[in-house]
Amino acid sequence: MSALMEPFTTAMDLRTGQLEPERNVGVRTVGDMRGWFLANDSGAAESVVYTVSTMPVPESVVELQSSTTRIHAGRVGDEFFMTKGHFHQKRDRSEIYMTVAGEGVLLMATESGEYRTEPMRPGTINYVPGGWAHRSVNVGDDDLVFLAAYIGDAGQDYATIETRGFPVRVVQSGSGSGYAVVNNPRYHAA
Ligand code: S6P
Ligand code: ZN
Repeated sequence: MSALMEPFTTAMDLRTGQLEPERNVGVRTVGDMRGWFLANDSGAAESVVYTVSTMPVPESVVELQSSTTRIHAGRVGDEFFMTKGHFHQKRDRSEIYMTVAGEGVLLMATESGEYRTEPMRPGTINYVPGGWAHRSVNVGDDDLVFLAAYIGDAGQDYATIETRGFPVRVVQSGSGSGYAVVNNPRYHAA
């Protein structure tokens, strides 16, 4: 029998989302996300859209993966900064998001093109059932920070979203942090 994992603790600053100790950090810049936003970016390609800190846990069905995502405030064209979004590689694997800071929209879509939006603000706990692709969008003026917890062997399928997109986009509407959910002209249904 293999050795048990060691228990461990991570402390999160509930205002900033900063972790102590910091965990494995992935960074997505505007340049990395070329083609994911509808508009061609006119700003600096090196601007950071979001970072993801992932806990060091094996990708096994008996484990719970978790990560902290921080999406900066900003837009490419009229579209708010967002995550790439993905289906889980194992489609039936579910996930929970808990927001600690900022204001966002959780956009979810099925393979057949149904979609839902749910609010993200400090204290909201969103449930993402299996079969729903998910993307989080920062519609506020400050960083959007949330904790995700998901079944360890879920995996992330980005290619399906890269090819088909989400049925809708979350865009600026009016002045301030108003937003609207509009059809994505580049969406390809399955
Ligand atoms: C993983 C979970 C989150 C996202 C993160 C970044 O299943 O949904 O940890 O990975 O919010 O989004 P994305 O779409 O770039 O993986
Ligand atoms: Zn996920």
